[in-house]
Amino acid sequence: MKNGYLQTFLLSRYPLLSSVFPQIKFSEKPCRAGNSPPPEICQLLWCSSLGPAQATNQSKALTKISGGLEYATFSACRILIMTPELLDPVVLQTDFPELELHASGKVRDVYRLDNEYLLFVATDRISAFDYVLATGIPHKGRVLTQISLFWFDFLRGLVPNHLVTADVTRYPATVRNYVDLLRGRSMMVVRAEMVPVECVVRGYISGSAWKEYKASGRVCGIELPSGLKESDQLPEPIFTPATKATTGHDENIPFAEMARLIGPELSRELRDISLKIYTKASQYARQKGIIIADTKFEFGRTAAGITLADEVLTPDSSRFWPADKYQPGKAQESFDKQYVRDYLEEIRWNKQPPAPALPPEVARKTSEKYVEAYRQLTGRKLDV
Ligand code: PZK
Repeated sequence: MKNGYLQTFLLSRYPLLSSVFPQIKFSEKPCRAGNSPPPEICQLLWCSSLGPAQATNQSKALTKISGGLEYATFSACRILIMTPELLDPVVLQTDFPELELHASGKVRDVYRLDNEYLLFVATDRISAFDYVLATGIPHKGRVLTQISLFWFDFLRGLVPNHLVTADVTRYPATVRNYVDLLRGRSMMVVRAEMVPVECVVRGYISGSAWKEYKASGRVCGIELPSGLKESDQLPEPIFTPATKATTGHDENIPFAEMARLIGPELSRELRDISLKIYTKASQYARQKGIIIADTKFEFGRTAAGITLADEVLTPDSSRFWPADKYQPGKAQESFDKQYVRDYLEEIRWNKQPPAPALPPEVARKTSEKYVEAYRQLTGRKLDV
């Protein structure tokens, strides 16, 4: 179990649990302990963020009250039904009053720990058609973080990265109160001087590149062979830099424009390393049944030199396609967001704010896709 400090109590033979414990959220189906107990037996968990020693000291004997209900009283505790959702609550917003916000995006929030280090947090927010939806996706922030951590390790020999640690016990004291929220979904990173150009690599033609190619036969000034179909693999991966335009939309720029913005030498270095990273990672992913059609890297300068920052090679920063469903000649289904997009099309959302909420079923199935992407890519099971 993920959350280490749990005490279990059994409540039995009592039909009106929610009137006794209004603060408890009851799952639709009571958790059944084994197969023998009657269905009204519920398992309650006392969840403590104090650590195992304190949790043990504070655990109390069950107190008998009328109606056959046995329960324990705590003056300050949370009693939770054991469901994955409650052990790993969906995080839509973060707020650490002690810390200054350094940057925030649709999904990620970056806080300043001190002059040298930042706290990078992936929430469970999801965006579709350019807006953040009202519903979070269970486990999504942890999946994105764990995928980035996997790639940082995989790419260790190729490029320095901004990761300091994702071990919350090593975080500074200023965020100690938040470790339960941060565990699994955050990274302490080195503050870098960011390069104001997005380093996009494409192995397949899709999205804005497909639009450009159809209009001009080129992408970011790169001449491509004629006769390509939508989603075709390119003869070789191409580097198509972009800048954050004032509209909030990224704007593809020619390499020469990148060179003008940040200098030709740095531009060449970033292009070469981006292509190397994409080539190595996409070969690996392809063996695991995932096509990484394209991806966006962000780099900064640190004491280690050019440093890979931000999240890397996640479904949010890349197009992941399931290889077994790959069919060039049309737009591909998204590995992760397809249920969301289908639902939003089905309800004919006009794609103007406010973005709608998702039905629980759509959020749950989408969550499963993220968790599955992590497993397929890394061969590891995400602890849910
Ligand atoms: C940094 N972003 C992009 C925007 C996000 C991320 N190591 C670093 N040092 C300094 N700045 C950044 C990083 C990183 N990573 C990255 N903006 C600043 C960004 C919005 C939300 F999570």
